[in-house]
Amino acid sequence: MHAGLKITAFAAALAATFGTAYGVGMGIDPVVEDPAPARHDSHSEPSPTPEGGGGHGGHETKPAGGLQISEGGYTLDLRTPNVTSGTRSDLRFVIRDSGGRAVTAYQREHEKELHLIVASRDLVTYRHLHPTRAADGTWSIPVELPRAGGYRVFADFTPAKKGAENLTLGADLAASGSYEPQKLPAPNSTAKIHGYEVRLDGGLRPGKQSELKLKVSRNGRPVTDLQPYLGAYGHLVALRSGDLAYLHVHPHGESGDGRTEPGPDISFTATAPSSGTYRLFLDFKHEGEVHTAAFTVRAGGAATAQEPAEEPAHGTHGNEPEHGH
Ligand SMILES: [Cu+2]
Repeated sequence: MHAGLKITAFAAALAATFGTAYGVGMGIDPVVEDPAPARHDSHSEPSPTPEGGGGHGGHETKPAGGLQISEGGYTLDLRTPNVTSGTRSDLRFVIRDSGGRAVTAYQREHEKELHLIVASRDLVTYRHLHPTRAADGTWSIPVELPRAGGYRVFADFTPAKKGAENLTLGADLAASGSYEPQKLPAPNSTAKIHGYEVRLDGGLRPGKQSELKLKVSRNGRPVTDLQPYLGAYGHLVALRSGDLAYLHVHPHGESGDGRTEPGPDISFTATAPSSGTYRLFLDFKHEGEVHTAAFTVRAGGAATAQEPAEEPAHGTHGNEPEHGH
């Protein structure tokens, strides 16, 4: 069994449809020994798909995302590694190939050439952004980070090159100012955001597949008219507490396929690579607005580097991640 984290998403109402799942394996941790024999060039074989009733594919598992600034010959060159908290400024970066040239050709995935995630090291602040690329390959997006501290920037993209695979490169970003790290919110099964309530059923298990079902409601009523956001009804990113290993998952039931229900349920299948604590961020769109619901989830019994707070945060089950677009 590979040491991989894979989350495969599918629409609850449509377990049989699978697209190109891409999960992200973990096990490559630059600060400790590298136990992962599999590298980027090795797509693991598809896993069995017990939840499927047909469909054409399984899940692909890939090595850890976001832990490296350079992988597979590509490098994330963050031109603005320092910003000032509370101030709007441009994040700029370039993806470089092995020859140092700026990459200007990408495969679109989920309607975008590149997806950018910015997350604070304490996993309180989270942004899912879509920067603009200049002709010379420089990407930019204005961002305002509300709090000082350490952040991680993740660029999730696929070069438009034959045989190129999806990559997630990560780089450190610092926001200057007075830094007060916050405790990871306690594990929660309900997240409230902008008047919506999202309930999480299921959990993560190390080395074992499990289902995560997210149900969106508002004022106690299930939301059944979710809108497509980047071609799907929900997008899930999981970050491991302690090293921010990254996982970006999209449901495979596409909006408009005639079979996928627009809520209230969005389901994902996940396998955690290790015990530990993870923060899940679900993006969903309703009535023209994108919202992000965040959850702290434990896999297995062991604690991670950052012990979550024991007491639930007041009121809204923790921090509402800001979401910028
Ligand atoms: Cu995106």
